Amino acid sequence: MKESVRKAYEIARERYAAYGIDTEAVLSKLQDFHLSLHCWQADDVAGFESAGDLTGGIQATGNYPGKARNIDELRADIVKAKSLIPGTHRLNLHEIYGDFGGKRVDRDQVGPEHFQSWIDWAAENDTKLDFNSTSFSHPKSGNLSLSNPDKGIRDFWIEHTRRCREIANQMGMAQGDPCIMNVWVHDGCKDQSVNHYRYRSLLKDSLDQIFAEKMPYMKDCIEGKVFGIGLESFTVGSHDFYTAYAAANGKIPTIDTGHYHPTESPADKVSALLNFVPELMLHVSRPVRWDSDHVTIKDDATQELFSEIVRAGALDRVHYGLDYFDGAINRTGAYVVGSRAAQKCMLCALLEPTELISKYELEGKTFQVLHLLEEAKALPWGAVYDEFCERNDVPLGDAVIAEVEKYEKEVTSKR
Ligand code: RNT
Ligand code: ZN
Repeated sequence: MKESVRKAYEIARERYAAYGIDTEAVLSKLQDFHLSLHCWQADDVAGFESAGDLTGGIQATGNYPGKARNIDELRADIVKAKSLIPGTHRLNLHEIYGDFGGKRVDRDQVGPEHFQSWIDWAAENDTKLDFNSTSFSHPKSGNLSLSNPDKGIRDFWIEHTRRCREIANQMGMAQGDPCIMNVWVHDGCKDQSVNHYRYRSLLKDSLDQIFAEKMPYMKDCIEGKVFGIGLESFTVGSHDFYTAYAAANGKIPTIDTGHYHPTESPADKVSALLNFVPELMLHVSRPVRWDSDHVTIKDDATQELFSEIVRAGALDRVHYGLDYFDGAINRTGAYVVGSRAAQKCMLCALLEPTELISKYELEGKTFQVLHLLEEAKALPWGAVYDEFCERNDVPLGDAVIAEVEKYEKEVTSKR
């Protein structure tokens, strides 16, 4: 196999060179491309706080055996998944995945001490951390958290989110690289309601309070969506709301690819937003008919998203989080498939002969543009990806299945 991978790569290298693309330079860019693996695929967004239901308008479906039940199992699963994904990648933690030592630590009591063991683990495992506040799956979650007219509840969530920024800041300081902290709250209404302006004013005010303190080692991102389950009629943190907030306050909008209307293109947001905001965060997911959070694949929507980032020359202005949670599939395998698919999209984006296509476009030569874009789809990018796996000493093809099945047999099936 090694030999045929090498040969195929050499041919691919020549084919791309004919279009002015240096595959060696592309491979080194791909090596520098870091995903942020979402810890919550390992256990269907359960966390270590309580065995309560998942609330907040999101749902993980499926009951595949072997999910991680505690911090050690989750760490082992992440280490396994990472060993099957070429390159080095970050880990994105949610607050409910703290190391609470068996004690009940309420969300307005959480502190950096509950993440010290994660910080240590990350250093030992050459992994940088990102972070998320958690507004869902809590008795005070209700339908409204940061926009709740009840000041007591609102203040509880403000305190939680403020503390999460301190944790993120601590992580960023320890790892010598900013921790990217995402704020997503589920706030919304199931049915007709008349207080929209009030809720949004409250959310704005809560965010202003949360972000008041400067935190040099972390960056804030804010994530909108169309609607949550059971909150279908109104979403306080809509895209317009957060886009305006981010632009006015220099914050980072999060593009979750499952959070738009079915025919709306998340990819088209990239060039629009980057003219007004410093950076973007991605939550790469796969909506199937709704925000279903299926495992990411290399579909057209995902490809276009990564292509738009590369075409905008914005590789370094984007943080690449994943956000899917499928409980119906081997969860280690899900990490591997989704991460490798995102990498493949990035690879194809980097291999596009954009300069040449752009030249034709600027000359008004439309057929030529279309032709080259179509040709690019069939160039031997797979051979370049296989070579990337070989160089990173990560299995390809069937060998991935064997590894995942072995881990399932020896570890996850015994849970
Ligand atoms: C929900 C958002 C959010 C969550 C995670 C668990 O619709 O996408 O990002 O999926 O925080
Ligand atoms: Zn998301």
